[in-house]
Amino acid sequence: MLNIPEAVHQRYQRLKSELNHHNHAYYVLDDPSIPDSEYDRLMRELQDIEQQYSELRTPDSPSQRVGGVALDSFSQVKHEVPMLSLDNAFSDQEMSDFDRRIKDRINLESSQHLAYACEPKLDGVAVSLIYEQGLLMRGATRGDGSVGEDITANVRTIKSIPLRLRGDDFPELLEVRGEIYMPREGFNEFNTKARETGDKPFVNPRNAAAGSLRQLDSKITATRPLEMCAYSVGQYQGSQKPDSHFAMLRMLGTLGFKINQHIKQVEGIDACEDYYQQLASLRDQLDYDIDGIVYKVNDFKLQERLGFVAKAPRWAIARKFPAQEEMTRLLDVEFQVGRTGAVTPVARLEPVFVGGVTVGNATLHNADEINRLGVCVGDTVIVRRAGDVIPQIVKAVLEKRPQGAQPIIFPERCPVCQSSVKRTEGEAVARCTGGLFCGAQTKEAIKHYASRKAMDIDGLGDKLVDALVDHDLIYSVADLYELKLEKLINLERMAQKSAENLLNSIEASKQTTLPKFLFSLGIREVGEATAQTLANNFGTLDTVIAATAEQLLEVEDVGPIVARHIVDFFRNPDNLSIVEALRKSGVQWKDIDQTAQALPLKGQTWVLTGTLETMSRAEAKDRLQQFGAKVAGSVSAKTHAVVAGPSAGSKLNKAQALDIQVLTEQSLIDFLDNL
Ligand code: 5U1
Repeated sequence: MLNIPEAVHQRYQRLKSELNHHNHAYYVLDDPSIPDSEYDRLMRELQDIEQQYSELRTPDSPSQRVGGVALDSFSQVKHEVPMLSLDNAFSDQEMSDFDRRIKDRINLESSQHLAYACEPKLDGVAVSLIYEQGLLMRGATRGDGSVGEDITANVRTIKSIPLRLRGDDFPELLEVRGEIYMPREGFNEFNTKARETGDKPFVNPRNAAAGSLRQLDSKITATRPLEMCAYSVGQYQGSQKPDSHFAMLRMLGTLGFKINQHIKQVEGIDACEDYYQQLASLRDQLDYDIDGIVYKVNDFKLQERLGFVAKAPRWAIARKFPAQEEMTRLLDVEFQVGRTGAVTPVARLEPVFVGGVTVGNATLHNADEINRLGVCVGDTVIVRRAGDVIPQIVKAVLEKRPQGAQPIIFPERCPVCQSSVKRTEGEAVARCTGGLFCGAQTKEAIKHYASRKAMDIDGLGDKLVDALVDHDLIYSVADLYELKLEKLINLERMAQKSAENLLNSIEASKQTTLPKFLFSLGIREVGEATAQTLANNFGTLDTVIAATAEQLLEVEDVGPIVARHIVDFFRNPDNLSIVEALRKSGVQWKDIDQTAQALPLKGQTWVLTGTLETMSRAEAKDRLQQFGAKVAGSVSAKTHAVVAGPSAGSKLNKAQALDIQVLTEQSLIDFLDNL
């Protein structure tokens, strides 16, 4: 270090500590403290210094999370304090038995309440992390509880694991235990990409976490969206240990670990049951998989008195939730045709209770997925249902294949209109080529046209659209405006009053806006936001219709694929005649004034967060968009302003950290009224 200027040395230390601070805010607290661009700038400065003065680089540098050289194998490591497993409980009765057993052992009256720590049981991979003098020295899997594998290089790439403990008040030797998991969003993104590129998707987030940690090349692990949540300690030397589980978790939080947000300390077994019910109803909304609740006697002295049986502590138990994966039989596969002609194989299953609901159908995605799974009709399959994602078949159980199981043949002709089914080179999806000649595509196009965010035709639900098309009362969206009361009331279950209401809603839908009309046409890849941008940029429908791909590409957010879909849509004479018929029926909107005066918020991105009390969120969004603003779902350095209502959370925090102006709902209303 002799020839390193003092100023460089100091700047380097400062950068390391600043980057560690921002890393902690972003990955552990989910509360970013600076824009990504600023973080990248600090990181580049740190890397430049390390490049020039490599002696400065230490293993705890924030730059050292990208993975290193690949290993030949993982070495084995011994756990000085065994990593225990947990006994399971599957009913309230088993939970009361657990509570009673503990009370009997410590001679507590049955009427007295024990203090329990309750925490969600994350479905991932258990890990042990050893810190010596505050520095991460070793990461290991649980293995058989006594001997695991050394995965230090891989755990170092996980940003929510501190490479150095925060602060300076920590034991000389600390072993932190917890769960490494892949959040659902990262898992779904990974699998969607894998299916598109023909790679093998993971069966579930737990396999995804395990598979990512099993990589001998830590550079691969570094690309996987893994997180770690701490839940206990093993070895602990050199300072006074906290006296309860809850106090220990608080300490781990202070030292820089992510601690689950839903942990709670309760008194007595009834409160444990209430907690179980609360978490069961939250389960689908969490952004990670949990398979139950872990209850631990909170007091460490009591834990010590209770001890262990075999490999499980007497003082803890896991109350399991209904499984998110179950076995059932694949009875049949049907092929559904969507609005854009996409032909999707849908599995018909013997109904099975999974993830808290009874499931009878699951998606098989596409032909590649069927081939990859090698599944046949008649097979026993594993079905997964987690969160609000549609149930999936993740595996065929080949050992249980019955005689006569039938291979699934992807149709070459559309099951609805018999047009040929084609797959574009490089796309996983196969599509019916029938366009609006195809009854299925027609129905889906009409359902989309009538939907709330499009033309908002109240009373025109999916079943009614099916009936109108099946009874040859309509063939396209334009026919909606020709419907007559006499025909409608002949439909099954259509009373005079409902028919009148429907006709009134159809009539009301004639007064619309250009963005809504553009969205309602169902052009591929043109969602609400793109429709709004097109309307703001072109002002009238005729200019959108006449736009060339090059002109469309000049519009922000319109890429070559979207531009091609728009051009193709308006070059199709059938689509143009439907648009014309709609205009003739009286569907109308105000063209958008293109002057800067009319679009004073053009180029600005706004974010709405929290509860709005006067306007609905959709109304606020509409009004902002009418003035040319883009309304986004997340805050970034590019955000112009954030409108925050009561109960605003992390988006508001981020806006404040980034120094972005924040408006109340009332100040937004005043602002818009004065534009
Ligand atoms: N949340 C949580 N998961 N989990 C798993 N806590 C927890 N504790 C465990 C395990 C195996 O074991 C301790 C009781 C030692």
